[in-house]
Formats: sequence, structure tokens, C-alpha cells
Amino acid sequence: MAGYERTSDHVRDFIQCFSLNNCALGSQGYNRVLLQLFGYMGHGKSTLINSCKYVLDDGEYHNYAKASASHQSVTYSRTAYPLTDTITIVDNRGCATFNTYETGEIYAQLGNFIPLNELVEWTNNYEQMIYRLEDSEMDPNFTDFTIPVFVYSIKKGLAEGEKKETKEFIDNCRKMTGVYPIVVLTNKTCGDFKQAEKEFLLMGVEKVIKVENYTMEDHGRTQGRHKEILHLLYSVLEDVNFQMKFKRNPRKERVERKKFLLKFLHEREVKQKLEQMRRQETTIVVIKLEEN
Ligand SMILES: Nc1nc2c(ncn2[C@@H]2O[C@H](COP(=O)(O)OP(=O)(O)OP(=O)(O)O)[C@@H](O)[C@H]2O)c(=O)[nH]1
Ligand SMILES: [Mg+2]
Repeated sequence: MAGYERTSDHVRDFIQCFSLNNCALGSQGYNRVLLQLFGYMGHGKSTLINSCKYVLDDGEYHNYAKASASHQSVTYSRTAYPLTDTITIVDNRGCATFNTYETGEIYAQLGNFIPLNELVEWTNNYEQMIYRLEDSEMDPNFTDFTIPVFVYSIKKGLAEGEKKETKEFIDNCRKMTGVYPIVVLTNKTCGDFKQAEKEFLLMGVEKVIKVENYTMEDHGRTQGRHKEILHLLYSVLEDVNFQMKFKRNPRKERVERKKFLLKFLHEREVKQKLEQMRRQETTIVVIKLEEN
């Protein structure tokens, strides 16, 4: 028991004191670790932020990120919450699906092309997206080391269609940031977490962390829940430490991400136009058949 407390305090100190300057090759031009949360609506993103703040600050429980039980999306903006001097966690609007309509916006967020603390709007409009990318050049951000975190409630389970789009999203997250997203399974006591874990591992994810969040209704401190949240943050920093062992060039990475995003947006636009043309052709054929 005493041993556990010592380890837990040690992990918390490690997280609180983590500085990019202490990485193997120094900060290499980065000054912040940005944990960007993603996931379907209502899967516990905002609650996870509240849990992280609760465990790290060790004070009262606050609903900082405005988590709420609802059938509709609750969070609409992308708000940044500093956890330590180096780590900031970013809440996000929940997706209804992970099709190209929503993921285009997310890839732009992952590449740090969209400023924080703004409303999140999904758009399929090619021109609008390109203009936003160009606008980001006014004040380019290449100093954030981004770690994507995919939040998934095992209460819900993955439908077949969701598995396919989630896998594609996870692969693209890696292309965009160079790291696989860390998957956080919430509501771990409400379903078969082993099955959910297996499915994400099969998608190529390397870290799946199960948590039972502290909620507004239930935030009595328990060793197990504290440990899980600390384990999550520790795992993130382990990944950062590993990546930072290698020589990096933040400016070059930004350029590569922009290329990926431009290609993605262009291909999406071409696909949409083709589908539109096919629909129009079908309508014309139907009309002609009716006329005859
Ligand atoms: N029991 C339990 N409840 C949870 C857990 N995580 C989230 N909840 C509850 O689930 C509901 C939705 O959580 P939110 O954190 O608001 O979900 P979200 O992903 O931010 O939702 P959007 O902002 O709409 O995308 C809230 O009522 C939370 O209390 C968990 O691990 N265990
Ligand atoms: Mg939310």
C-alpha cells in the first residue's frame, strides 16, 4: 500500500516536472505537448479532461470541460486546458461519424492548421478549407508536439461500419502526426473492454488504456481510478520521450502535413464531384425512360 502510494506520487511528479528540454536531443524547437482528443459524441472526452485535472491538481472536482449526459453533441468548440507547464489537453467537438466530412477538419486540427479555442464546424467546402490553410500561414504553429488521443466508450461498442472508418482515421492520424493515436476506453466497467481493446489493437493502435472516469455524480477518489489516469499521462510522455530521441525538424514536419492534407482534400473533392455527376446521369436516364 505504502509502496503503491510512493510509486503513484513518483509518477505524478514525473508528469508535473516533464519538460521537453530534458528530452534526449533537447526540445528541438517544440515547446508544448498537445494532447488532442477525438471521438464520437458523448464518449467521455470532456469527462476525461475533468478527470485529468482532478488527479493532477489534487483539489476539488470541477466540471471544467462542461461534460454532460445528452443525446446531442455537448461540446462545440475546441478548448485548450493546460495540465502542467508543458502539457495541454484539448477538448473537441464529438463526431457523429468518422467519414471524410468530419475527418478533414480533424486532420487540419492535428496538423495545427486551425487555431485553438474556436468553434468547430464540419465543412465539405474545398475552397473554404484551402483558404483556412492559407490563413494559418499568417501565424504558423510548429511548436506543438501533438499526440492524438481517441476516446471511445466501451458502453457503446463498435458497429461494423464504424470499425472501417475508425481504422482509416487511425491510419491517417499516424500519417498526419507520425504517431499512432493512443486509445482511451472509457466506462471500462460497463462492457467487454477486452473485446474493444482487441479490435483497436488489430487496427494497429499500440496503446489502449482503459479508464473509469471521475464524473460529476461519482468522483470519490479511488486508488485504481487515480492510477489509470496517471498511467495514461505517463504513457503519453513515454511516447514523446521515444519520438524525441530522433532528430526532428518541426518546420519540415509542418510542410509534410500540409502536403498530406492538401492531397486528402483534393481527393475528397474529386470523389464528391464524381458522385455528383453519377447521380445526375442516373436522374437523366430515369427521366428519359419515363418520357419513353
Ligand atoms: N460512469 C461513467 N460515466 C462516464 C464516463 N465517461 C463519461 N461518462 C459520462 O458520459 C456522459 C458524456 O460524457 P462527456 O464527457 O460529456 O462526453 P463528450 O465525449 O465530451 O461528449 P460531446 O462533447 O458531446 O462529444 C456524461 O454524463 C459523463 O458523466 C466513465 O468513464 N464512466
Ligand atoms: Mg464534450
